[in-house]
Amino acid sequence: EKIGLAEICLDMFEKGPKSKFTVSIEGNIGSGKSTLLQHFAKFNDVEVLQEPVDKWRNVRGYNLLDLMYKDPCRWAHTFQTYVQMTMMELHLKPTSSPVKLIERSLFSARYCFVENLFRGGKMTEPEYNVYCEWYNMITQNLNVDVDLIVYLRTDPNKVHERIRKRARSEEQTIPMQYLEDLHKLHEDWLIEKKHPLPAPVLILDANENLCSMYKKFEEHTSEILCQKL
Ligand code: TTP
Repeated sequence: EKIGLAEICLDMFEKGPKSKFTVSIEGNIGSGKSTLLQHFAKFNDVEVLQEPVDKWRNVRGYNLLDLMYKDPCRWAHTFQTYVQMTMMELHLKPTSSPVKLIERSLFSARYCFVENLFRGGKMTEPEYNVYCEWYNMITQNLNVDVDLIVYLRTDPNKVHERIRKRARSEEQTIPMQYLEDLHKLHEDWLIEKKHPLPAPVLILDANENLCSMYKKFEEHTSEILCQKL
């Protein structure tokens, strides 16, 4: 049965502080976040929550992801507001397993994507301010804590090639500069610590092929799952 946001908040309030280990998986577009999540989904005591890209592609019949790429000045704020809501759902969703892995977080939407859109002139200052007010309200009042961030670190060239190959229709117009800017913002946040960091960061070089990536995930299993299993 579907649970609404109000029930989730009430549930959290009644249950009190959580004892779960929550990990957010971060990295540029095409860095391999879904691959990592699919790998860990096979563990019994791990709950994997993937980013709801399909929801963004169909909001009561409207493809917001597509609108945002086609006309960012008009749609970036609307899109990011919706992303923020769906991210909040991932953070708050109650799970029964001891470990919860989530694809991205409220934080990367804020410090990488929104920052990039604002700096690039795709969001106006009033739009940015309204978004940040919402962000502050959410992060100050709800339990959206994460315990570990896994950063899949890539070269912008590499992800550009992967994005071209996977051919998600909305993404075919993404210019190289956009990926370079997003890369720089991930680096500023996760390596240079220029914005608040909600948890320690495990950095994995994610430029290699699939086979090497699976090996790497296995080597780091106990760190990623906090040896709770
Ligand atoms: P990603 O969150 O980077 O997901 P992905 O499917 O590319 O991940 P991976 O290949 O590593 O498994 O982005 C999904 C799409 O949504 C992408 O086109 C970028 C866009 N996006 C935004 O524009 N703003 C946001 O805040 C987020 C989170 C994504």
